[in-house]
Amino acid sequence: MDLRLVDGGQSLYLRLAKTELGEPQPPKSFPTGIVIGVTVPLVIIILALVAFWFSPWRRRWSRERILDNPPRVLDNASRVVDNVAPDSHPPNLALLTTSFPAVGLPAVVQATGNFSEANIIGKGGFSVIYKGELDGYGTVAVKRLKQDSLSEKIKGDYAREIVLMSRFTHANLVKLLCYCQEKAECILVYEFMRNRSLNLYIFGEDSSLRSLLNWAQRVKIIRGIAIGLEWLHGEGVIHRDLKPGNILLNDTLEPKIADFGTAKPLIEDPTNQTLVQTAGYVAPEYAGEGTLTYKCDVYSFGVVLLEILGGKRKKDEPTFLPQVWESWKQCEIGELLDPQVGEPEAEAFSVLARCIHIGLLCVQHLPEQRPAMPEVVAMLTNTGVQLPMPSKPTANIGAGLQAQPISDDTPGPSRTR
Ligand SMILES: *[C@@H]1O[C@H](CO)[C@@H](O)[C@H](O)[C@H]1NC(C)=O
Ligand SMILES: *[C@@H]1O[C@H](CO)[C@@H](O)[C@H](O)[C@H]1NC(C)=O
Ligand SMILES: *[C@@H]1O[C@H](CO)[C@@H](O)[C@H](O)[C@H]1NC(C)=O
Ligand SMILES: *[C@@H]1O[C@H](CO)[C@@H](O)[C@H](O)[C@H]1NC(C)=O
Ligand SMILES: CC(=O)N[C@H]1CO[C@H](CO)[C@@H](O)[C@@H]1O
Repeated sequence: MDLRLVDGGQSLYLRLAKTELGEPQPPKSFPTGIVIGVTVPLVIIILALVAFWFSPWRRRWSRERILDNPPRVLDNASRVVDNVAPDSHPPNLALLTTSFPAVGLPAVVQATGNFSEANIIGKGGFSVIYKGELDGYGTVAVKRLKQDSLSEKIKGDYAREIVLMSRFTHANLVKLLCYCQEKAECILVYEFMRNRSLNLYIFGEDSSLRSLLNWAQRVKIIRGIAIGLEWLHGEGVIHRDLKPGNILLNDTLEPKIADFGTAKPLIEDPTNQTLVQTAGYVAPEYAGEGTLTYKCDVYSFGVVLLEILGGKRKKDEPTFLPQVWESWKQCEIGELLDPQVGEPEAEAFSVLARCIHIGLLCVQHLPEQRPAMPEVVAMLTNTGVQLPMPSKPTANIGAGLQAQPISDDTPGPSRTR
């Protein structure tokens, strides 16, 4: 208020801080009560958080949370992972537990006859696989990265495969025995699978190989793959490149999931992974938007399941999935079974029909309509579990990618883009 405008006398009251009046102040007592009241609960909360962080509960809790609510939590998590700047933190081999064995190059050279052509059992995009006899391990499969393709990215995949696989032992995952990193050589040594990979049996041009796997064995293999994948997801890892060429069979035809160069731990691994896709096995949302969830593996699993029973390579036929659905709908299950394997008996037939039903659930277009792997395992192992009706799957993404094959079916690291 402009005081000049006030005519006539008027009292003016001024409100001042007590300190400005110059009166002696009572000594301020230290606010012990407040300080204690605030810091003690704070310290307790921090300690509790730290304890929880390191406790086994957290692991279980975060795992369960992810499994309970896959699409939303994982979409966010994977986006975060996918968007980190390129080549920040390639997986660090120094993180390996020192107990994981390395092996010297001379031993590997000796095991493989100096990487002799005669010992080659497989070739991938970036690696050659040899059979060898390694002292102390017996027959092994030696995966040697090709020198001419050793980019930083491939080395990163190699390191990732070691870091992941050295942690994992499961009946349905191929076992990494040791590795060798000397003189620019990057070598992984795996247990040897005499019976090679699944694609030989289910697509084998040689019909004698196709008829080797009977229906009971095929169903057992499907269950084994599902259990291996469920376990992997439980460890927080997405395989990303599940296909028959990446599934090996041991002497008793137990399936072993292989090729973890592309596997991606959620959250933990902050590398910018480019898309890994094999035409025909890639889920539509991953091929389209690069959205990576556990459900992408479920999709690939569904395709593999239908292929194991049908004996046909799906990636050559874009309309494979809608056709399977039509035949299933009209109860023409027989059309979906490989004739080379022979007519199943009535009991086996109903098991196979149920498998196809589960396969169709796994290849649903929308990720949230696909069951999670633990549900898939329950459906496959317990006939009491009710199966929802699948809707018609969309045509296979493989058709659009035909022009540029991204990955072949040989075991080994997949080509990526
Ligand atoms: C990931 O890396 C690739 C090349 O390695 C790059 O082209 C791409 O833009 C990167 N993506 C992101 C989100 O940083
Ligand atoms: C292995 O082969 C390489 C080239 O092929 C040769 O230079 C090397 O001497 C061989 N080593 C042994 C131990 O035979
Ligand atoms: C095949 O793998 C299964 C599961 O790991 C194992 O129980 C079985 O003994 C293996 N068979 C052979 C012949 O090694
Ligand atoms: C798998 O390997 C074992 C041992 O070599 C062999 O006896 C068996 O016939 C093989 N099975 C198939 C289906 O090839
Ligand atoms: C933090 C974050 O990015 N949250 C997003 C997670 O994803 C859902 C749906 O995909 C979004 O609505 C959230 O904003």
